[in-house]
Amino acid sequence: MKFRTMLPALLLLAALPIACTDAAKIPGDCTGDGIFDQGDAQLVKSYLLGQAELSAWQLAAADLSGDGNISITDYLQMQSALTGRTSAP
Ligand SMILES: [Ca+2]
Repeated sequence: MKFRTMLPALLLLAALPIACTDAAKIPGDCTGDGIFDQGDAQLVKSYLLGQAELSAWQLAAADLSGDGNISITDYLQMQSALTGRTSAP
C-alpha cells in the first residue's frame, strides 16, 4: 500500500489521542462540552442504569473516585459537588 493512500488514516490515528485527552480535561465532564453540570451526572446515571454507553474518555472523566470503575459512588460524588456539599471535582 502506498504511503499516499495511507496518509488520511495515519493522520486520523495521530489526532485521536489528542482529542481524547482534550475531552477529558475537566473531571466529571463526560459530555465533553467543557462544563461539569447536571447533564454529566444524568449521563452517568443513564450509564449506571444501562441506558447509555460511555466511551473510554467519558469513563475516565466520570471516574471521580479514581478506582477505575464507574459506580454509584462516582454519581453521588458528582451530585455532591453539583449541589455544593463538597468542592468541585
Ligand atoms: Ca459536561
